[in-house]
Amino acid sequence: MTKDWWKGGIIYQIYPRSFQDTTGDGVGDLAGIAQRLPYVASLGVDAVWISPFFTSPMKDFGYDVSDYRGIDPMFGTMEDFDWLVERAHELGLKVMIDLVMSHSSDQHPWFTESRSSRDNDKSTWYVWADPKPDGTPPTNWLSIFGGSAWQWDARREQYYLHNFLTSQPDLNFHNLEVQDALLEMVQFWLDKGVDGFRLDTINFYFHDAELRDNPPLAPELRKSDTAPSVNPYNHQSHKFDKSQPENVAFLERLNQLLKPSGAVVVGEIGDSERGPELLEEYTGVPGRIEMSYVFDFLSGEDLQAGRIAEVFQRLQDTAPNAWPCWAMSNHDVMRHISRWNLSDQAAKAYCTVMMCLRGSVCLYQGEELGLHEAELQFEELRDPYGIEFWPEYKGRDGCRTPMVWDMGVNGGFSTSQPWLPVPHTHLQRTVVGQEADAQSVLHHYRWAIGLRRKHSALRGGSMTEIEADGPVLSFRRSDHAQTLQIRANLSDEPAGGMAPWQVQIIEG
Ligand code: TEU
Repeated sequence: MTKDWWKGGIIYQIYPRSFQDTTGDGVGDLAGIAQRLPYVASLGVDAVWISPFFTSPMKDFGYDVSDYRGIDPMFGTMEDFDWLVERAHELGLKVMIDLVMSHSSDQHPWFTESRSSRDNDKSTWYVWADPKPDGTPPTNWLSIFGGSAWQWDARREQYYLHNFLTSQPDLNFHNLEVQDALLEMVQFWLDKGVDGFRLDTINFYFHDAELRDNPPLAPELRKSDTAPSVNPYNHQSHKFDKSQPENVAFLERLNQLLKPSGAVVVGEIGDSERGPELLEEYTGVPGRIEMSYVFDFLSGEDLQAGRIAEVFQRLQDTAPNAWPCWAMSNHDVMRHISRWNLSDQAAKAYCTVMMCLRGSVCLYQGEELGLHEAELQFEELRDPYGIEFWPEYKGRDGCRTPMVWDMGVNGGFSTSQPWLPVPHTHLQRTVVGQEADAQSVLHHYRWAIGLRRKHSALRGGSMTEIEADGPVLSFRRSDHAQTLQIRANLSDEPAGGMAPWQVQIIEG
């Protein structure tokens, strides 16, 4: 495969806790992933992105890392990881790992040292600040997971910054030693043979060094990314707590490090005010990052033809050179089947359309089975974000329930009780069941992925003449070798001479 495999590539996201358990503790593990890789390869995807499996107290289920170079015992050992990479490469799959560099766990030794006094060697590795003269937090910045983004620390008698949980203190990227330490860690994983990185919250690395208050957000901009609209975070501008200009220089440093190995980056940009500009700034200029993970198709809004056309229009105007990575589902949002209330037929049409769009695509485990969001009781919740905002927002557990492989106990995921329940209704959608049914959503995904693989214009070609006529979306993809005309009726009714949910792809 060429070194441009990522361009137009399809990346399959694995949430390790919920993919396959081999030890019988009810939690998935790396050995389980390795065991199931032939299935993943059979889908025809280019790469896997594995959500964090590093040593962690699991307050945010691995997005709170206490040792960036260690494997959490819950997920296995470094030998398991090495075996997984070897297996993936034998099967022609690239391996991307998920690095959470913006913050660490409060159990990370760096933070233990940093909070021990005001003058230790790591005293400025995190973002520490004194209260305002009136005793209130240093700025009005808010945490996505609720409340102020500042937590008081009684020993230092100072506040530290956390954009997420209080147990996820924000690393201070203005300190070059911090950058160096993180880049050394990146090198460690490169030496292990990984092919790329999904970088968590890449636009949160830097904060305003002058600690200025965020202004209020104009009401018309008060829409959420993936965060629930009940969250006050969405009512504030984020001018100063994220998306700072200093980030570009760091991304260029990172790029220098990655260049010799050819490893690539998909960076998660969460910014509803400046999304497209950042996309261009990070991926539209050579020498930074390859792809940016974007939220346009992850939000609650119905994904109608007009909305897709509008997203691409905005890209053409604001980010003409950028390379987005699309996703409809992931481990943070309601599964799109439930979010948009889709029939199997509709799910298939959206899959085909995704495979025809300019950009790369991330698929989330289970979406190829057409799984819907699991409905959980409050007592079953594990996600602190959901527990905080229940019942207006139900959290992220409903999309994190285990994969369903077969009709065995717990859908073949685990021999003992899984950490989140397997919904009854998911058992009608197992891999084994769908393999046997030529009309299944699974077979359709395989076909649509194959379609993209076969057509260079779909992977890397230009995308032009994008139009929405009622529910009918049409556009052209072309490169030096071919031109394809795509038309899709994204509705339950006949339209534009097409049957409901019909997608036409015509060559020439
Ligand atoms: O998610 C970042 C995150 O919460 C965004 O979706 C956010 O809502 C948006 O950027 C707001 O502008 C990542 C991980 O995917 C998630 O699982 C973690 O909990 C989080 O980072 C913290 O590490």
